[in-house]
Amino acid sequence: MDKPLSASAQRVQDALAELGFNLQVIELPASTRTALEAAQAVGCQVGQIVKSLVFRALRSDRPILVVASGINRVNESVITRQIGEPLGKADASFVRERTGFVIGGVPPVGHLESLETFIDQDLMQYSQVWAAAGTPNAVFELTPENLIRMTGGKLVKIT
Ligand code: 5CA
Repeated sequence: MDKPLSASAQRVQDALAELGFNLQVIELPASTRTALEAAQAVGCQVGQIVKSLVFRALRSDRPILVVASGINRVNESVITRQIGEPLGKADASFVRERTGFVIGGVPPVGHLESLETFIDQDLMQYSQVWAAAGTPNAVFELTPENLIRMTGGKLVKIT
């Protein structure tokens, strides 16, 4: 029998099931904390890793989620324009308090509150991608189309 998932990874597995997705969270012995490590651990291109980056909308004090290809750097002015208010960095405690997950394991779904989400259009070129699943060792594989459906996010050119 498979080893049980850690509590945070199980929360992501449960969230996926609740959203109606039959996708499998896996916990790996190797670190998946960074996009590069995750790509090495699962054996895919770094571009196929879904980075779930939390920013802070400064006027409304809301967390904003940007899901980006592992090779891309987010142009914050693109997101500022989308949300119509200034954007700041989220520090580790803001990320943990508002999403329920630690940096390095933030998943695209299953957060404490629902987050306004923007999706990097560059992810759409891949047939399969991999996202973090609640811990720096947990990931799941999905299609970019399912990433859009499960997050309700808006596709944007984030670079
Ligand atoms: N598990 C991997 C791949 S799925 C992962 O979560 N990668 S990530 O890129 O989405 O998460 C790491 C990101 O957290 C970094 O790219 C960086 O934007 C952010 N980060 C890392 N350290 C800090 C920090 N001290 N404060 C705020 N954000 C940070």
